[in-house]
Amino acid sequence: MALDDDIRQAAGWLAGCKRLAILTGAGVSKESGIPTFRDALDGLWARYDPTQLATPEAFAADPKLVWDFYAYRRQIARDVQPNAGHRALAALEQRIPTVTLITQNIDDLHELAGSKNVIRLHGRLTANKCLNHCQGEPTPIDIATLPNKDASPPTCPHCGAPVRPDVVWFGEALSPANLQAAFDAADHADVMLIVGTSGVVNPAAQLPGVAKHAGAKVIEVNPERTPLTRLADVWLAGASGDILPRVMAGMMNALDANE
Ligand code: BV8
Repeated sequence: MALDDDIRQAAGWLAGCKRLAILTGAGVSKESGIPTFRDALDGLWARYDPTQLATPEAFAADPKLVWDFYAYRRQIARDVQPNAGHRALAALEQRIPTVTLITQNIDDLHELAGSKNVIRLHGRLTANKCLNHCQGEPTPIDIATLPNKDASPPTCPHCGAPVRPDVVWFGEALSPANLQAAFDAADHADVMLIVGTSGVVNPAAQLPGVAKHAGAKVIEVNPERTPLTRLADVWLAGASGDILPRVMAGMMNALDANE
């Protein structure tokens, strides 16, 4: 019963919301079949810790291993679809004047679900670039066009350097423009909706605190408590693919009641 009351409360805040900031992590894609970042990966990758592979040092030490890790994740992501949670978040853009969806995920499922105003803090799994940025920062490389596209890794057609995933690795700076836009959205939000993140990766994990400090109502959707739960005005304990459609339905009821 408490969860239904909390969903109704969250729905009421969203019904009156003018500026919504959303922060998502790997949990929102779990029900689409993409393992979360801290799920034990299966098969060959089970023995590796992704945070140890997602670094410039790991790629310098063993480009093949890191390239194959991302090729494996691209293969998983190629066959999956957005789930009801992604679709509910996209639907919010139809009802709330300003929605900024800030994601830590590198899959394209929010865009596939129809979200338009997406800030991808950590890059895209389907994008690659020259390790040396030889034509500018970044130098995008479409590996499908490369003669050695099946190499691990392929080489840049301009300078011969290894091609690398266009994602933000641990120890690498995020795009200042993306970061500024994300912090602005959090600072001006009247509601901050956090979905499916363990809240341990910075600077993304700072965004809910910025919103809270600026007076936003904070809603967290996650089956587990996280370091962000203490900031939440309401914690909706459950899977986003189940919870978010229920919040959306509650919001529509609240909007109809107000008409
Ligand atoms: C930076 C792209 C500075 C790659 C990612 C020591 C040394 C070096 C750096 C640091 C350090 N200490 C701290 C740092 C900073 C570091 C950091 O925060 N480290 C952490 C681990 C302590 N951050 C950085 O390095 C960042 N850069 O600080 O640069 C700088 C400045 C100037 C100049 C140079 C440098 C860069 C961080 C970005 C790293 N790249 N991804 C890739 O994906 O391969 S982050 C990676 O983790 C993923 O993007 C992932 O999204 C992200 C966070 O994880 P989550 O999304 O939260 O996923 P997780 O699995 O953890 O949790 C899933 C959650 O879902 C759980 O809570 C679970 O309960 C929930 N869930 C499960 N099922 C469901 C669900 N929720 C809802 N529904 C469900 N069904």
